[in-house]
Amino acid sequence: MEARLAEISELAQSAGYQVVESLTPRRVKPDAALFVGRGKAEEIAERCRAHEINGVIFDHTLSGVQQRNLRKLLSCSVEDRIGLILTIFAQRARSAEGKLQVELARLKHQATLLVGGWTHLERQKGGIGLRGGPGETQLEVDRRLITARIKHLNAQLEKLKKTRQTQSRTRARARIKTVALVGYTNAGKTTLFNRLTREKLYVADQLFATLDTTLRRLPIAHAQPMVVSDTVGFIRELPHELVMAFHATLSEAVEADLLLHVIDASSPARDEQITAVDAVLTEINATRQPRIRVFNKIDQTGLAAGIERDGYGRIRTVRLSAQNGAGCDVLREALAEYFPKSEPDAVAPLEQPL
Ligand SMILES: Nc1nc2c(ncn2[C@@H]2O[C@H](COP(=O)(O)OP(=O)(O)OP(=O)(O)O)[C@@H](O)[C@H]2O)c(=O)[nH]1
Ligand SMILES: [Mg+2]
Repeated sequence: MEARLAEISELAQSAGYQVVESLTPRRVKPDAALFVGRGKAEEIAERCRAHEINGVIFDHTLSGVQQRNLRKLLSCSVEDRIGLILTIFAQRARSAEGKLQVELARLKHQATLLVGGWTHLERQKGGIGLRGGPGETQLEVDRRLITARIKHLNAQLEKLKKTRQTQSRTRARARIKTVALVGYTNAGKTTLFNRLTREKLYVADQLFATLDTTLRRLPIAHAQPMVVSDTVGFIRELPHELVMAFHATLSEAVEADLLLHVIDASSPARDEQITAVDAVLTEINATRQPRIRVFNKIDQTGLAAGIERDGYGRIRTVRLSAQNGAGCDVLREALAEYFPKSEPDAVAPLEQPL
């Protein structure tokens, strides 16, 4: 519970909010109209007035109806967990592809909210005579516009995907291995990427500091040529349609020859984060390649740098600190072991005459 509260507060701060108060209401069954009970909603409204709060965030998924009702009752902006994540994504997207993906994710999310609004109005139809009313028509228009835009964005993303595929085929032909850094947001993927490639990408103690994918050469002696990719982090309860909107960015992971799953070993929520990342990897179909679990931030845990192998002798975990560099050489060696430089091709024997 505490880890969840810490996470949603960090998300709020990453989006630029200042957290004033947090509440953990004890309601088992969400209210259809307000999510929380009416009494609790009025209490929240009262606190908003008292502390001049101008936004309330719910660490859950709210229906379109609930959002509208809450906004009215609380007279301030209301965001749910997904809305908040989308806000952060929108603030951070830089590349053309990233921007397209965020817009697509937002529209898909809006579409689900509209559906809620739609059934809500339909249900009221008989009772208060909204049939054919302007609200209904507007919803239809909104829906059509959103559907058209989604189609357009998908087509543009498809084009960018083709370019990506060409690049990845070129790499495959040149026998360049790709290693993808994946992991929970804030685990230290970019820090490790920078350490391995001597890059200076943006690192920050905030959620979703990275949104775009970057690829760089990873020079390791005695190993095949390799590139490593850094990409958007994962988070628990990311809805399916959102994950899919980022499919283009995540395709780098799907097509990689090896996955480095970076884990914040110092986080109390470490195990849940590992489970969440494994779930997303399954969802995007990144299951055929080998995976090394990289326990990062060992400088904060007292763990020693090192590796562990499984029963077949394959390296399964590496413990390191991307920040101070301890154990990073061990990781380089592990990578060289996975992709050893092949001996220069011996002269091919002549075909035996029959
Ligand atoms: N103590 C310690 N802190 C680290 C280590 N590696 C990364 N950090 C810190 O963890 C925070 C997140 O690091 P990033 O590299 O931005 O993490 P990320 O996984 O790329 O995160 P997102 O891009 O936001 O998903 C930063 O404040 C880093 O300085 C480490 O080995 N030890
Ligand atoms: Mg990052």
